[in-house]
Amino acid sequence: MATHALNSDQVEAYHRDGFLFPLPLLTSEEAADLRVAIESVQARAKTIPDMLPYTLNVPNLVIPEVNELLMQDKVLDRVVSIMGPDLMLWSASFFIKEANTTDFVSWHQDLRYWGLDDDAHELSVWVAVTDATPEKGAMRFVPGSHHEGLVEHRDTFADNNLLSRGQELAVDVDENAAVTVALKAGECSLHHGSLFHASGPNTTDDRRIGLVFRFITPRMRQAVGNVDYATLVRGEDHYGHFMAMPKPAYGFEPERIAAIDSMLMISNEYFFKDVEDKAPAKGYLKNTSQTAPAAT
Ligand SMILES: O=C(O)CCC(=O)C(=O)O
Repeated sequence: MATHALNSDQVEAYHRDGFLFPLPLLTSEEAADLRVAIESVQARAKTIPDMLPYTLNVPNLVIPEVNELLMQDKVLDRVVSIMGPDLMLWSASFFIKEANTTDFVSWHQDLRYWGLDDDAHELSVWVAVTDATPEKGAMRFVPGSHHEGLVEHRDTFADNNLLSRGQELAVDVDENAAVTVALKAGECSLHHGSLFHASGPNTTDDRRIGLVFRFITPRMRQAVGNVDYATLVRGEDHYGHFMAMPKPAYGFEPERIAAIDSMLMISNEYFFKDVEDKAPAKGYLKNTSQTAPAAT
C-alpha cells in the first residue's frame, strides 16, 4: 500500500458523505513557508501589468511551490485511494478571502459549469494555507448531497461572490445538516464534484488562503467545450481526451503566458456557456475582489 494511502474506513466515509477532513498535509511551519512563497510571487506579479490573475487562476503554472505541492505523494496517494491509479490534474486555483471583507461562495456544485461528463471521476483537494475557521469563512458541506447528482443552478454575478458566474443552487439546501470544514493551516479536505458546499465571509484581521487542486481520471471527457486541458500526474492515460497544460511561466515569460492564456480562453467555452458576453477578454477570471499584498 502506498505510504499516504487512505484506509478503507476513510474511503468508505468519502463515498458516503462526499468529503473527508481534516487530513494533515503540511506542518504549520511548512504552511507558513508556503504562504511566504505564494505572497512573494503575487507581490512580484502585481508589478507587471495583468499578471496577478494568473497567480490566482493557474497557480501551478506560475508558482513553483504550488506545483511541487500538488505532485507530492501526500496528495496523490490519497487521491489515488479513491479515484484509482490513473490521475490527471484538471486545474488548480486559489480562493483568497481578504481580511474583513464580504466575499463569499454561494451554495453550489463544482461540476455544474465545467462541462465534464461524469461526476464520479473528479475530486478536489482543498489546502488550508492559513487557518480556515468559521470566522475566516471556512467551507460548509452538506453530507451525502453528492448522491443527488447535478441539479439546477441560477447565475447571480454578485460582485462579492467568488464563483465565476456567482452561481447558486436553485434547489433547497438543508443548511442545518451542513458541516463546517474547520481546518488548521497545513491541513486539507477532499470533496466530490457534486457535493453541495458554500462558505461565508472572512471577518478576521488576516487573509484566508485556500488552494484547491482538481483531479480527474483520464476517462473523463469535456462534453461542452471542444477542447480541454489536463496534465497526467500519476499512472497512464489510455484515452487521450485532454491536451497537456502548457509549460510553466515561473518568470512570467510573455510567450509562455500567451500559451497559458490560450488555454484559459478555451475554458471560457464551458465556464461561460450561454452567457458568453460575461466572459473576460483575457483568460478566465473569477468574479472576485481577490487581491495580493502590496509589492515590496
Ligand atoms: O474556498 C472556498 O471558500 C470555496 C471553495 C470551493 O467552492 C471549492 O473549492 O470548490
